[in-house]
Amino acid sequence: MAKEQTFIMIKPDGVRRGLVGEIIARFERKGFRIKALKMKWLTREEAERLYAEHKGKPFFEDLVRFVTSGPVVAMIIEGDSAVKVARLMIGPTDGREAPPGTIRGDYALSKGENVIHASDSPEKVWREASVFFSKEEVVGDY
Ligand code: D4T
Repeated sequence: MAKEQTFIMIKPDGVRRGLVGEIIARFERKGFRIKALKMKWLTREEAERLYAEHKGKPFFEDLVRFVTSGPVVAMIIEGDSAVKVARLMIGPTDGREAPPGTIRGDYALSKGENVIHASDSPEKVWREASVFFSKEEVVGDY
C-alpha cells in the first residue's frame, strides 16, 4: 500500500486529562510520521465546518459546544494505510463499546466525550485538516 496521510484531533477532554503525550506516542510507536501538529481553541464557525456532515442531527449542538469547550491538538500523520489504521487504533465512537487496547477503549467512557477524532475516509482528510493547517505547514519527507 502506498504512503497515505490522515487527520487526527485530540478533543478537549483528552487535552484536559493530560493524554496528549500518551496519544501522540501511540501513533509514533505504531510507525507513523507526524507531518503537522498544532494546538488550537476552535471558534464555533470552525467547529461547524469541521463537523459539517452532522449539521441538523440531534447531537450537533452538544458536539459543537463540547469541541469548543477547550483547546484541541490537531495533527497530520503519514504512513501505510493511515486512514484505516488510525480508525482501528482509535476504536468505535462509543468509548463504552470500544475494545480495550484501542484509544477510546482505554481512555473513554462516553459516546460524546470520546477523546479523539480521526478522519474516516481519504476524501475527508484534507477537508478536516484545512480547518487547522495550510498545505505549507505540512512538512516534507524526513
Ligand atoms: P469522530 O468524527 O469524532 O471521529 O467520531 P466518529 O467518526 O467515530 O463518529 P461520528 O462521526 O459518527 O460522530 C462524530 C462525533 O459526534 C459525537 N456523537 C456521535 C454523539 O455525541 N452522539 C451520537 O449519537 C453520535 C453518532 C461523537 C463523535
